[in-house]
Amino acid sequence: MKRRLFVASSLGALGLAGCSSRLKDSLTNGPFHNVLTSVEGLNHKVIGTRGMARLYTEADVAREFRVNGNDPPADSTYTGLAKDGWSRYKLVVTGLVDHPQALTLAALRALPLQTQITRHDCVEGWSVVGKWRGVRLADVLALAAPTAAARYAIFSCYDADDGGAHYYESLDLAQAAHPQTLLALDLNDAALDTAHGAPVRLRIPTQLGYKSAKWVYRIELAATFAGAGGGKGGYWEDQGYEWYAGI
Ligand SMILES: Nc1nc2c(c(=O)[nH]1)N[C@H]1C(S)=C(S)[C@@H](COP(=O)(O)O)O[C@H]1N2
Ligand SMILES: [Mo]
Repeated sequence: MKRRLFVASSLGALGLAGCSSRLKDSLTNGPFHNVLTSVEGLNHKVIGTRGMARLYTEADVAREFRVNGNDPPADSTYTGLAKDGWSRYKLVVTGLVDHPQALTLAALRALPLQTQITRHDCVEGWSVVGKWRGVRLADVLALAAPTAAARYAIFSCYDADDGGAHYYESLDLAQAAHPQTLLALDLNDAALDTAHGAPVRLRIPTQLGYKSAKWVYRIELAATFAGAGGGKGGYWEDQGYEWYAGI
């Protein structure tokens, strides 16, 4: 808890505007980048990924869950699927797996559903408590049966920034197997809306907000994330963020 606040306030004091182009500049230039790297390095060593994120109560749930990041996908595949009420949506699980999957929302909802009331912490320094419902990422990956060579799960998203770069993220298989790592389908007792990542988003309360990829359409199991996007493991990582974003 204490350490999480320390990280948030340190970043705040530095005036880092996470998830904006200003951050890009700060991160790639000198002292800001060094401080960010050292704080996150410390975090990684001291906390690791084994702990459980704090659980909150219904009374803590914020009435409005702030929206951040790219605008909802303009991609015609995405808007077409949305128009049909997601009836044709399929989450693809592919790559280094024995049993590739293409899961409809009905197939996902047929898996054991988990509810968690947890806090979302954006690197910008704001937090919001939400009630999430979805399936464990571990359960979905188990259906696909990753091979022994698989080390990372790479998430592809429908949205892109103004320059056309698609959002993506990655977790190692230990982070993916964490019991609180969900593929979220609902937020605050309603199906995810477009702004919050409909129809499926990653929800990983043990790491900073940018890891919780919205609008996910594919999960690829791979031995390395070097071949995805800019090669650093995620959209923001490609611009200087640490790949490990544990809190
Ligand atoms: N696909 C996608 N996922 C994303 C982002 C984004 O721009 N695109 N922004 C990230 C960041 S920085 C944050 S803080 C959260 C915001 O989630 P929210 O809009 O549901 O609050 O989504 C994360 N996941
Ligand atoms: Mo964020």
